[in-house]
Amino acid sequence: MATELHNLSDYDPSVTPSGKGKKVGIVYAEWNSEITYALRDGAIKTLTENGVEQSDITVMSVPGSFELIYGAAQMAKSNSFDSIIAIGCVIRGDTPHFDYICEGVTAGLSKLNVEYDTPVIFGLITTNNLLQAQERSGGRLGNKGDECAVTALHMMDRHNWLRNEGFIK
Ligand code: DLZ
Repeated sequence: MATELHNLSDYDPSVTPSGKGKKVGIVYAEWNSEITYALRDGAIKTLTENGVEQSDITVMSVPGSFELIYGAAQMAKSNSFDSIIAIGCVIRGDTPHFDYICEGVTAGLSKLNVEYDTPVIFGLITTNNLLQAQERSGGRLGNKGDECAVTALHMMDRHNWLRNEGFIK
């Protein structure tokens, strides 16, 4: 989580694995698109800055964050990607809907990480208000899309290692 001491866009390029030759799927929600477009674009920029070819990035939109589970699941089942980044933004409203969506998406994406070999990165921003979301999508606290891209680069590297060691067949 972003804090006053941790900017989401800060990372050390010298210890970040290259994404050269890697294929990444990005699924993002259209709800709160002002935020999710900025997260998506941040992720793409950071991936390409670290060696992933633009043509190796597949981007797909879904209506809301709940549908991220479906989108990411289809990408995972296709076995076409080295990692998948799921991007959404849920802002607390007046009803408990917020909690149901957050819990559903968290559980759904977690399950994919257990069931499939492809790492699925959790790019869901859950905030109490729009300002907090803006602060985390390119504002004062950086861009969670950048953080997701860097996490994807690390996880693709770990995935490679597991495969090379024979732990993944
Ligand atoms: C319905 C709903 C609400 C109230 N809020 C959000 C939100 O803040 N962020 C988001 O990504 N999606 C929201 N949705 C839509 C749900 O994710 C989903 O698309 C619908 O419940 C239909 O399945």
